[in-house]
Amino acid sequence: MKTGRVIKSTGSWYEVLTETGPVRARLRGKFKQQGLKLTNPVAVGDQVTLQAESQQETYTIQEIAPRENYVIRKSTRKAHHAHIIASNIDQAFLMVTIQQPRTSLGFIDRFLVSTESFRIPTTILVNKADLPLNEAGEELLQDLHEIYEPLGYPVLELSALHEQDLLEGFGPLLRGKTTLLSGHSGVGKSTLLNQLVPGARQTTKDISAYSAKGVHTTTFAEMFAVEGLDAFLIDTPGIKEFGVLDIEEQELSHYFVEMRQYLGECKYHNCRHVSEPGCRIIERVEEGYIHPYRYENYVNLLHEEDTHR
Ligand SMILES: Nc1nc2c(ncn2[C@@H]2O[C@H](COP(=O)(O)OP(=O)(O)O)[C@@H](O)[C@H]2O)c(=O)[nH]1
Ligand SMILES: [Mg+2]
Ligand SMILES: [Zn+2]
Repeated sequence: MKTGRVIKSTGSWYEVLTETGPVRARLRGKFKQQGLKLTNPVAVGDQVTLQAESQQETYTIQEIAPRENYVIRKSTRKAHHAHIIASNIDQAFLMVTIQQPRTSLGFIDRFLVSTESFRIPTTILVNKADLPLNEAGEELLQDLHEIYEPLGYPVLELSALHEQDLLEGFGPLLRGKTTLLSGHSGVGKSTLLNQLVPGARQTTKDISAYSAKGVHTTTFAEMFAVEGLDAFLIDTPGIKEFGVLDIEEQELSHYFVEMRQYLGECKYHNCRHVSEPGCRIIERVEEGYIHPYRYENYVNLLHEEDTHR
């Protein structure tokens, strides 16, 4: 028996990193899932037990260790099914850019709701710090620091093009951990990966290429070992946004960390914090304790189809 960690999935075959290096493995027969209805039984990040197949260099996956956590998105193929993107994640890095392209606060808050719901600590990485900012850009950058840092989401500026930035500022954050790297297309995820993992050879694309149709390739998440840091980075290509899977209206405010502490204090126990009288959350927004942008994004998410049954 061998154990290892799934680092890549290509449909029917999985690449599993074992003590002696990567091997190819597959599932045999039906694999029972517990609870969740999944379209993929094995995900990147899973710890698995392997059995050697006869006369071959290949293995069969015998068992998947219970997952500490995972990120999922709704299946696009099967109703009420989820697709596991990755599992056993210690932290998430949301890469954003102020310009080329500009990341919206709405997108950031949606992502944070997801990682809160999956209980994954999240850092916001502002990439392309080498580019000069205009006035609006400066304002957005300041907003990012002012809004998210007090909530417990560190906001770090870096340039994926500058090796020195990465080794000194970024590398130590990865040490000993499995990190999910996410963000819009074009923010620089692949560039960063290529710098940290020389063997990754991720294709990077010019921003101009993104407007063209057909660039949204559906690829699987892939995990990369970062040499010397005992770390893993999970790249999530093609995933625009994950999560927010059947979150009940009542539940959404629990994933806005600054709202949690006031949740029992509204006049009505089933308060949605939109226009109800005696709403403590609205009061706290008016008093300046909850940022108006965050509240606005809360209301937007509440009104989205996704958050309804
Ligand atoms: N100026 C600047 N450009 C960057 C930086 N990081 C990435 N880019 C460029 O942004 C474009 C998209 O990068 P890519 O890594 O493919 O983004 P991904 O879609 O998130 O993987 C490429 O042209 C990169 O060269 C950076 O820190 N500064
Ligand atoms: Mg990429
Ligand atoms: Zn309320």
